[in-house]
Amino acid sequence: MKRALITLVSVIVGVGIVVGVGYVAFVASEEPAVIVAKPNGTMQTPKGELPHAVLDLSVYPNSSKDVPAPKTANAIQANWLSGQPFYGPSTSIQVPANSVVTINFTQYDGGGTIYNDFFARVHGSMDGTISWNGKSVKSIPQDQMAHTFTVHQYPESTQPYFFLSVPLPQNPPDAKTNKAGFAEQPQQISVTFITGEAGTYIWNCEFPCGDLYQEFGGPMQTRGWMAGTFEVV
Ligand SMILES: [Cu+2]
Repeated sequence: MKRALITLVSVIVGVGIVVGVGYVAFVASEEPAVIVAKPNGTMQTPKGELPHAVLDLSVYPNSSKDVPAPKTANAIQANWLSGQPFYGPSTSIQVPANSVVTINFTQYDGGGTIYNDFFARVHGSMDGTISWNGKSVKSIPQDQMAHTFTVHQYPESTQPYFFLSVPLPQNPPDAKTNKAGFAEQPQQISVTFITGEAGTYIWNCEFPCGDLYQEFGGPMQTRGWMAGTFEVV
């Protein structure tokens, strides 16, 4: 009888935890404000001359006085995510269809080694490269990773295929940082890619920079932090 009661209580507590985590994740998936790539004339591409649009994103190691943390659902989540890295000014991104788009990243965080070098390589850019501090590269060293910007499909999708993955290099461990822990000379990365027809995609970071579940928890699964939406319109 006692054992049955313990089992029942364990099951109830377990269900409670799952529902609770699910609720936090659901509230957390409220979408941040959309940022739209700005038109910037036209550019010559392998697909002819296309309208060009540009977007700037930054990656911060943590929030600070100058760069406040993204919105959170409640105090528990704010506490849970405090001191965690995030993308700004938003993770809800909109770019034009049938265009050439450049995203400029300013990366202020440290990093480490990624287990799978697939994500240390560039995928889906216009010419297979990115610019890293002004140098054209096809990959970055596997042991100098900070984050990735990886855009992909929903699992079931009838819309045009789209896949883009940009490795963002770390600032070296001995890099000078300011009071907020941001690198004083951040890594500058830019990627240029061609979009097709309209579609709705998601993106996330594939470098385990979070906590819980082998560093794939916390910010890694939270929109507004290391994951978001990517609309081609
Ligand atoms: Cu990350």
